[in-house]
Amino acid sequence: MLCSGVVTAVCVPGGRGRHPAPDALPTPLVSGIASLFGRCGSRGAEMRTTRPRRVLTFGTFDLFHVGHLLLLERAATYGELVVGVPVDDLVLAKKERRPVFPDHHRVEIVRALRCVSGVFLEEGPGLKRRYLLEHRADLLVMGDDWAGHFDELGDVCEVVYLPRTPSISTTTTIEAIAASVEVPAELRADRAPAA
Ligand code: C2G
Repeated sequence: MLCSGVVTAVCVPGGRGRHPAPDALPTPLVSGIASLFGRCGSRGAEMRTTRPRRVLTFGTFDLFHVGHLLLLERAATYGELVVGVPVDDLVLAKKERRPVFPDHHRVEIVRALRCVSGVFLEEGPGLKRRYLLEHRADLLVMGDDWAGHFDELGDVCEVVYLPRTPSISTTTTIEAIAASVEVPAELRADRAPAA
């Protein structure tokens, strides 16, 4: 029979009593189920019943730049990518400065990317395990500036660290902007007070 593995996978969990036996199913219905769940092998013996791999990553993504983009695009090659973006207070607590762009802006920018399937706000510290479980993550992807930092979550899902894109960061961007702005001498903080 065509794709008997699939029909069994579909029918058995509900109990045979409530479903027709696989052999009793008309062929068009069987191939309909097959196309819902994936591909039949050429001999009809094998079927993929797996959902796409669910990939999670977390990041501030403040002053979104090409290093962020490349990280997300590479993460998405592992499966369906969902991104956790920390709320402003969480960024402040971790980096001791407020992000330039507020969390709802950062979320919208990340949400607009083709490689991103979903975005949520990371509401507080120590919640990554909960988010990974809630989203049924198969994989956590982070840049390798975090290498080793999330290994403890390896019991929930696979953890992968990808190489950072060199020579660009939010901090260097802020510094470059600050350096390029000419502050009039009379406004400079380092100007000696008038006698
Ligand atoms: N990244 C990168 N290359 C860069 C800059 C950043 O690959 N040149 C990666 C980082 O390694 C991270 C992601 O892009 O995986 C987001 O970077 P940030 O916005 O700097 O995020 P960060 O503040 O590190 O937040 O708790 C973990 C944090 O949420 C990660």
